[in-house]
Amino acid sequence: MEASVPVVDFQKLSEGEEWKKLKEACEKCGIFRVINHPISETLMKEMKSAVKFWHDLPLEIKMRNKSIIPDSGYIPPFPSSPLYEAMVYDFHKSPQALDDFFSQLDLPPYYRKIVKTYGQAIHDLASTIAQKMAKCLGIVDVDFKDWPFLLRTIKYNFSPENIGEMGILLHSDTGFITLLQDDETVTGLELLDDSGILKVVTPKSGSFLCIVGDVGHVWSNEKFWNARHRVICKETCTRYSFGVFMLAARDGIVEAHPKLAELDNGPRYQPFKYEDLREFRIVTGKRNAEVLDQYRIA
Ligand SMILES: O=C(O)CCC(=O)C(=O)O
Repeated sequence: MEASVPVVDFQKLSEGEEWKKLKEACEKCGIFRVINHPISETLMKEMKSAVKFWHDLPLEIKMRNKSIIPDSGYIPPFPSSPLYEAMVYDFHKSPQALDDFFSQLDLPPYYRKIVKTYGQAIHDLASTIAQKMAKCLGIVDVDFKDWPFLLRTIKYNFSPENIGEMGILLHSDTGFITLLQDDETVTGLELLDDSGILKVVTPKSGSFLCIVGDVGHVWSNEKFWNARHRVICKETCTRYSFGVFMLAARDGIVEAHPKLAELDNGPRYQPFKYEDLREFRIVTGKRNAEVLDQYRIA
């Protein structure tokens, strides 16, 4: 069964109807597709070829990309997730990050401009979308451009014997919002709907899939839904996806925006550190939105 994913036209986001669609999508589904955005299809294709290039390098070269923060750097296939590998870089931590990444992997300089331009463009797009999501709730005083973000690229090594197996387990994303350039040719992403049924998310070339994460849920005082999703092997094709993960406010404290908490007579969650949530997920192996229960105010 196919998931119904709302489509939001970025160019029309000043009009009432599109605005309403965005608000409803964040509140009801926690997922939407953005079309007519400013990132060109050429740049999206070039970035995809760069991602394929470094993920197809020999393992010993990929292993040179060292972890900068927990759960980052090159994440090789593990026995618990044998079909999944990722490369995570943390552009906000240091301006050196891109140079280090290129020299560690000995990447052709040709890709440098592509990755830099794409990284900046997708960060701008994610922060503009976050700004618009906030405005839907009447909040205009947050500068999301300042929020740290990660770029994560993923390769799923799917072969015939893997059909039906899990590429990535059911989870919610930890940050405020994820913008994903999904693989336009290889399916596999599934969304858990509110009746508990997993539905297929059909890729749409040239668009970005936007997914609200745990921080978005807490920041909005539960107005935005943190969508649960997973990737399953349906086709015997290597699958590549990538995107930007906008994390939490620069001070690392996750809490409801004061105005939204006030409107609801108080926050639904006690403030916590973003790094503590990440750490908790890594240590316990729990990847679902239920990780927030420990902070919930009864
Ligand atoms: O690869 C995909 O399509 C989804 C990736 C994802 O869910 C994630 O990285 O959190």
